[in-house]
Amino acid sequence: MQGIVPLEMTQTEVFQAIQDNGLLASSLWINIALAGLSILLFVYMGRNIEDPRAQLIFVATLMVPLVSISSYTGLVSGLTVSFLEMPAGHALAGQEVLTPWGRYLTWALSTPMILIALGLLAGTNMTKLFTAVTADIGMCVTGLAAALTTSSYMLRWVWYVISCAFFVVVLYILLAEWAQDAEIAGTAEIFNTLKILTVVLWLGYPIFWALGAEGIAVLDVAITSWAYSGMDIIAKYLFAFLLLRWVADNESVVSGMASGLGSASGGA
Ligand code: RET
Repeated sequence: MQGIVPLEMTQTEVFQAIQDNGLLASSLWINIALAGLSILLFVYMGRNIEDPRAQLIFVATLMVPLVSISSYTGLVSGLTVSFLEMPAGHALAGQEVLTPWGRYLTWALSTPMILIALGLLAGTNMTKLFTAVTADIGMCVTGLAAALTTSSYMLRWVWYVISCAFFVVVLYILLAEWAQDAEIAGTAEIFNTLKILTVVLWLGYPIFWALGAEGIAVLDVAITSWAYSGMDIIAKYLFAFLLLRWVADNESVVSGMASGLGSASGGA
């Protein structure tokens, strides 16, 4: 029986299959631990921030480990993992492949937070922020569709290409639009560091998707999971730490910066 419902497996069995694969399970548990520590550290780092725009950057950034701890709890419990039968044409055709689809779903919540924080730091206007966030959500949801499509191998890659098209929009805004805005806002130095970190790491996700079990399957499920977990550690926790440390030390720059969104306090 083919489909996205793992008919033969209960959630307990999926949970057991994950725990039995030590390499896979450790890639998930380590992120739960790091997300928990990051939440505590970030709350501490942001405790004295008073400027509304700096607070908004702080809240968006804090959401990243909060979504992450929820995401990894869903994965480790087996709730958001299914064994899906791959279609003809796939390297593992006919086999039930462990698919951690919860990752792609929760990226639709975590990655917009990263972009909101970066956009605010760059002094974005509403149009660019809206475009970046909606394209990013489009990228994650169509990536989810690629992973869940079991009817046709070709259509998995069609979804993949659509997702990449959304990704190009996000990259354009990061590299061209916001890089320029950050110059005007006076935040170019920190923005450029975070931009490079983001662009380089985010490019890794579609590469590992394509190489992993969802794509051409040259990498095993546990290795792919570690690749994502490793990239997550840098793209989320290190990213958030660098951003929050800068915001906490430069609150006056943030409150006085030129921004296309106007004042965050609602006044003139
Ligand atoms: C997919 C597959 C389809 C093509 C593309 C992808 C891009 C994913 C990206 C994910 C970034 C995730 C992050 C998560 C941190 O919380 C969906 C893998 C383009 C860029 C940074």
